[in-house]
Amino acid sequence: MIDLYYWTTPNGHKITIFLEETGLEYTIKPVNIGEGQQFDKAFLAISPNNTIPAIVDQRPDDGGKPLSVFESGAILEYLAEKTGQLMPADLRQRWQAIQWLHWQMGGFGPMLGQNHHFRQYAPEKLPYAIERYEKEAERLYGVLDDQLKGRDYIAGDYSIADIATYPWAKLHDRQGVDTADLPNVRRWLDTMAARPAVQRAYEKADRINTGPTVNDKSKSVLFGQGRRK
Ligand SMILES: N[C@@H](CCC(=O)N[C@@H](CS)C(=O)NCC(=O)O)C(=O)O
Repeated sequence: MIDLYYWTTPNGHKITIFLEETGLEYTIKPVNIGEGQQFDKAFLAISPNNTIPAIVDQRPDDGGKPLSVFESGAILEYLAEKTGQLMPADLRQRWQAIQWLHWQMGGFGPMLGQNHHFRQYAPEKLPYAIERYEKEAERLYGVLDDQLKGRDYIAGDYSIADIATYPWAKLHDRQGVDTADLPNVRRWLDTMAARPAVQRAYEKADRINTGPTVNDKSKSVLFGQGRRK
């Protein structure tokens, strides 16, 4: 049984998609990050960076006490190891999946996050910041399109690399990225969207929260946090 500390954001969706794909039993513990619930002491003990997602595995494979993991990439690796699913067994394919998972975690996700921030949320429209991140987003979508050329999924077979990348990639409109000349990304997005587990994950999200997480009130909670007291 996995406790999933979750909110309805791209990094949160990664884990519900994985859990829906594999059928591992889980309970969602909503953490409304717009209302500051990520700063609760009990949650910080699990997720010291005050971010969702995080998990607690009540029955880790070593038979020991419950084990917590934060950072969506680490959670995906942990769950792939636990279930033996969605990580290729073949050495070369496995390292393809791991590389692309890290590409998402270190590049695609953070850059798109900054792009969206400066395009949508920054109180001032800063042309330099907007141009920098729009260009980077455009570049990263191009890299993804090249990788998907001749492959059904990012690492060949369906893997945690696809699960990590999809919730961010599907939001291309808000990134200002035109997919017209990204045929492989478009095809892959359609393939991902048609997966029943992906659909179930997003349906779950809609039952938890349909409003925007970032609004005028939550901006002061989410942005400009500084050192935690
Ligand atoms: N690299 C982290 C990023 C997690 C992250 O930024 N989560 C956001 C929601 S998508 C969050 O919880 N923000 C709350 C906050 O910053 O206070 C991961 O992939 O798990």
